[in-house]
Amino acid sequence: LPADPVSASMLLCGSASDPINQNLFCGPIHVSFPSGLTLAQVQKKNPLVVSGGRYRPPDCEARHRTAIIIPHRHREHHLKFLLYYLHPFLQRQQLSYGIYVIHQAGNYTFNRAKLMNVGFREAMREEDWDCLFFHDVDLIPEDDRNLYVCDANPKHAAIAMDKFGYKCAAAVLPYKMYFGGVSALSPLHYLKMNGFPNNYWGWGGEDDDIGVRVSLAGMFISRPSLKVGRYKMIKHKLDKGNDVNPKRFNMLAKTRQTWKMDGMNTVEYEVVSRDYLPLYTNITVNIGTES
Ligand code: UDH
Ligand code: NGS
Repeated sequence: LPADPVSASMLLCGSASDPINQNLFCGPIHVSFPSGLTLAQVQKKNPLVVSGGRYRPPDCEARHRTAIIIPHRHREHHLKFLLYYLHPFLQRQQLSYGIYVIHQAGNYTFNRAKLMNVGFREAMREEDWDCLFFHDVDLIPEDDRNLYVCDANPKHAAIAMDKFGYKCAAAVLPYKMYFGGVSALSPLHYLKMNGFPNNYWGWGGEDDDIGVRVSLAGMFISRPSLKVGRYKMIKHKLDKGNDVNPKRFNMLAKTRQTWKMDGMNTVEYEVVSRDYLPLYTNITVNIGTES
């Protein structure tokens, strides 16, 4: 018999804004942090997630391939909650996705932006992702309609956080280009701005530098609506090994001169291990120390 043309090729998943798919969406999500939650329970709730934290919709061909890049060290309790919420959230959006945790080896001062550069290169090495979400471990999306897909311009997704009273973060903070927490860039956006800076060691400023790079590379920041770009932050204090960076203001004043000389074109690191765990790919990396 001739092959049935419909069943022979998988149909494209409906677009996320398609009314037909709205029943997959819950809109606002109530976020709480159940005590005693284990990774084994998260795994059990997500039977279609395969090794390395990968997923494809079972019944249709996904329209979008999104990699989530999480910079990480010593925040296992936050990671557990993020995975608990993120896996079902991404599945409801019918994405093909993978979750990468980029773990900084050793105890030297943390460097969030450099870990993102590592995440970009290592994720793209594995698959032709069309969008990368750079995602702090402690931010939980609170609305399903916050689509984890890329826009025509780099997107700042974490626009309304509980810690700022859900007001527009770019208006609360003195930085119009605020780009912290969760942002989404296509590989083209990322390369156009030479990725992220490698030399912000410690807390603060790197996200502002990234926001300025977007504009220096001739792009704009796109944002979801305040209603949709809502996030709950898991409360915590400044980590050991991530002291406030006293050089950040001086460095920020020079982004215009430095962005082309520091970024994806200069990032150096050594992968210590790569583990395909049930809920995520863990890449432990030695990123060196401040020069
Ligand atoms: N991160 C780690 N481990 C660390 C430090 C940072 O995993 O030791 C990662 C994690 O993904 C985190 C992200 O880097 O979500 C950003 O770091 P952060 O959560 O410390 O930054 P944030 O601005 O914290 O969210 C605010 C703490 C109060 C700072 C007050 C300074 N005036
Ligand atoms: C700015 C920092 C950013 C930081 C933002 C929010 O002041 O890195 O506050 O911080 N910029 C500089 O220090 C230059 S928060 O309130 O989340 O702790 O992301």
